[in-house]
Amino acid sequence: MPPSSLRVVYAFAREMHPKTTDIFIEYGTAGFRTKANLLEHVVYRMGLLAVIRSRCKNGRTIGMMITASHNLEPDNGVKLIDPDGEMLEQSWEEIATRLANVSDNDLESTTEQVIKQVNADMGLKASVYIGMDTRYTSPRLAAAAVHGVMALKGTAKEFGIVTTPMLHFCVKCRNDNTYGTPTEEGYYEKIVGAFKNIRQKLPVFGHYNTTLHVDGANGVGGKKLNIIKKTLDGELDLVLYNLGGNGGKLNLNCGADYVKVSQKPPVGVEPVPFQRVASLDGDGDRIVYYYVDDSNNMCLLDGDRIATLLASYITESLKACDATHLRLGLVQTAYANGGSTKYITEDLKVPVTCVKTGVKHLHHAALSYDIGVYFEANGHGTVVYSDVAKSTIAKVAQEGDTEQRKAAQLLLNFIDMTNETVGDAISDLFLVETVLCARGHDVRQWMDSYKDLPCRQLKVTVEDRNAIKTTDAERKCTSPEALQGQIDELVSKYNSGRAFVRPSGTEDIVRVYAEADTQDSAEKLAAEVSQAVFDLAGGVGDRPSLPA
Ligand code: G16
Repeated sequence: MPPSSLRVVYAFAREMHPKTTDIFIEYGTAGFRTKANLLEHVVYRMGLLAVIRSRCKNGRTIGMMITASHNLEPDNGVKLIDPDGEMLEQSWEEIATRLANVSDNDLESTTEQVIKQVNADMGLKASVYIGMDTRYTSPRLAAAAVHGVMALKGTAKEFGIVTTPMLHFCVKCRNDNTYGTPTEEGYYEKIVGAFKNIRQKLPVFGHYNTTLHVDGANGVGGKKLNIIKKTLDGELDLVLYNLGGNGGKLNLNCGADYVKVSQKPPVGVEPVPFQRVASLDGDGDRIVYYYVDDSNNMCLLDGDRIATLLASYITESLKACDATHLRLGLVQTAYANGGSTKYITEDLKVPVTCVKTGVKHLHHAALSYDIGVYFEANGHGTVVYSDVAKSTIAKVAQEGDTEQRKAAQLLLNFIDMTNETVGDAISDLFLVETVLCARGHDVRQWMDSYKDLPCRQLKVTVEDRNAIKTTDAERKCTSPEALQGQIDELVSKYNSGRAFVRPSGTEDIVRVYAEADTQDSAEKLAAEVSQAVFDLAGGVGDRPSLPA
């Protein structure tokens, strides 16, 4: 494409998607995320970047997902998906940020610079898959994305409303047809098909109950489960809530993030003791489980619990396949409950890696194992299996003795049921249900595997959240200078105390995490650390108060 053709890049920007704000925006934990009305020019420009990226990858398909995931309705966002269905390569985040922030007048020349910098062959074909969540601002933003793709003569394919992980799956399949068919139906065929296959092989027994209650966060995940539910033939009885009707607002007092952070059941789901409930987030990439006990206490089974459940099951399966030489590892972040890390290392004897928040970091670290299980405590995670692991298990399924063949075939179905491209609430739900069914377990037995340390997460609003800098996988704070000293001092007053702070990459706040030996202590420590953040990092509004 000759540089003169880049004029159209400016024309689309000026006529249809002008930059109307000077607010600086950064490619954060999961792409660009802010108020929807500040995003149209950003999404248009990411359409341009997706085409350049596709050409850099020899015309392989790139994905663009319009979503603000767990954020509330007025926000929106865009994340780019790389050819293997992974998050955008990190070195491109700076390029994305630069392109998003230049003036309309400088857009043409900056686009040209980027093309040169990354050495994209603009003569190649380019393909971009575009999906969106259920926000009312998403169609307009998806249209801006299409214009960006058109401006650089790429081919856009729109998937309409899909979960984020469905789009990741489709991108992967389009670039590697051994993984599946790149359509929503192809996704159901593979993931749900594998679950149904497994259910034929596993009898329901013990305390496992085939009824699962699901909070859909009034987002796309619940809607897709409603489609899946009709095909399940009673193998799993899904009872769905918060599907977006009756004035229910996206992620408001419901969904995985609300349930995890507030440690309360979502609105709309009547608490019934020991009933197994799963909560999805707004774009279907996170899931947590919970139940209430007979005193109505909230019992949360979060990402750490899901990770340990899956890792222990896979470990047992590898033993049954006589394939224990395959290295299984688990990846967590600083948010992982201390109780879970202790259980993983001391009881499961599985190696653990701790990385920075953001699925992109976890995914990358998980790839260093033959089988990598990664989960953030917030319920975002999946399992990745190396080619060696897959071929070893496939060989056992062919050549092992009867019991080994049976175990290996089950594990192959388990692998098929996993969306390896990214954390996926629907795929994770089927994985969890499979393990519980295989063990004949109910939620109490699942909960019994280890004890969580009581914890609390809080948010503090400050003038500039990026004034907080961290190191050591976000477990230590390096700026403002005095803050870590204060945190250490506060933590030292509590038994089993631990706390850290970090700027959110998806909301304009600082996150505070604290755990201790009692809930009261965890609440108090979290509040004290929040006060320290407020005082030393330019708090805005009311100073956080201590619990009564
Ligand atoms: C995104 C990321 C997650 C991250 C979460 C919160 O989730 O994909 O990896 O844990 O944001 O990030 P932060 O604490 O930086 O705001 P989602 O589900 O919102 O896309």
